[in-house]
Amino acid sequence: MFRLDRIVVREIRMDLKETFRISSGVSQARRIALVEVVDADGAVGWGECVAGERPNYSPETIDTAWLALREWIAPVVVGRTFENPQALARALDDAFRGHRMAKACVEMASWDLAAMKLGVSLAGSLGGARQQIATGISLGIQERPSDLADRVGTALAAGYRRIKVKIAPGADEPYIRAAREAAGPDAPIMADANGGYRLEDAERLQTLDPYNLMMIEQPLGTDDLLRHAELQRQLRTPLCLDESITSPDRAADMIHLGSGRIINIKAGRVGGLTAALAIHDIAAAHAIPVWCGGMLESGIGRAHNVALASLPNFTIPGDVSPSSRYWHEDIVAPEWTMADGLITVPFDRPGLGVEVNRDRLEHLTVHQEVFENR
Ligand code: OSB
Ligand code: MG
Repeated sequence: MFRLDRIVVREIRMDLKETFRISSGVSQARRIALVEVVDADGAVGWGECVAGERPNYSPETIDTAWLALREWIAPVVVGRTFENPQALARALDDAFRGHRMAKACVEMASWDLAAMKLGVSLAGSLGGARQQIATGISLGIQERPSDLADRVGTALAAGYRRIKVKIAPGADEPYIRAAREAAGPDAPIMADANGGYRLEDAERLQTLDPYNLMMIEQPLGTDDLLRHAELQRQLRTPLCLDESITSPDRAADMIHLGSGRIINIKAGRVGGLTAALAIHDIAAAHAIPVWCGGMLESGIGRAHNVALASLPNFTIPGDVSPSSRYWHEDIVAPEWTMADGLITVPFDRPGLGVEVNRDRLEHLTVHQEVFENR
């Protein structure tokens, strides 16, 4: 049980080590909103908003999330007592539609806070089972296929257990061919289209079938569940949905319609960890494997992803790479590291399992707003 007395929202700026290009846009200078929730006993929880700088991945952005936090989320949760994070999730779900990434950062912070109060790890409180999670890497669209081949070789040598290659119309078959040649016939590689195609492009996507990809992620638009089902009938390669799965109901719809055979779970995309757990369970009940997606998070969002990915049905390596893949310096200590392609889940430490570096946070903060119970 907790009563949220204060929410501190801050924007930090962090430059990615390398520009990340996907079919729907480019990221380099990240603007990240972090939330700190404080309860009546002074316990603290941290969350990270995964909304981007521009509405290319989803309609939400850091600025729409901030508006939602100020106008609609804070008024629902500040000063109110909740039995547990699930009750807070329900309150936000009932209060207003959409704005899932904005809701999720507060919901996820409340999971951290609740775990801290119990003195247990976030992974443990979610029902995590795996001591280590297998690490994948997501490679952005490169200038040339040969550049991608170099990156694939380097990633495999570094120990990554799965390689994801971003594709777009005009940057697909030659890139996938180069990636497969560099990786060898059996290496676990997959493609992510971020909704760049239309059903009329089915023949173009069929040219990827010979490359033995683990899956093609989100070839069509967010709302295209029926069209994904039609496309899946025309492809041998399994489809995986990311953008389309915005709630547990959408996951059930996908399974019912045959719109894909694998689900990428991002807690931020679905309104928080409560919904992420529900999707995990629905998928498990239908023998649909899931993996944990990434949104170029700082060490705080990464902590939530590591905890989530420790659940039993996360059987495919996710986009949860070590801190050094993204940042010159992360905002948590210890930073997230990979050994032999694995990240260790900090079951032995409470909450996120890492310390937030407040000095560094102050240094990176460009503005902040406090919502208080008064
Ligand atoms: O589709 O998974 C995606 C990053 C931004 C927006 C969408 C996506 C991604 C990634 C990044 O693939 C994966 C990562 O965080 O390493
Ligand atoms: Mg994706």
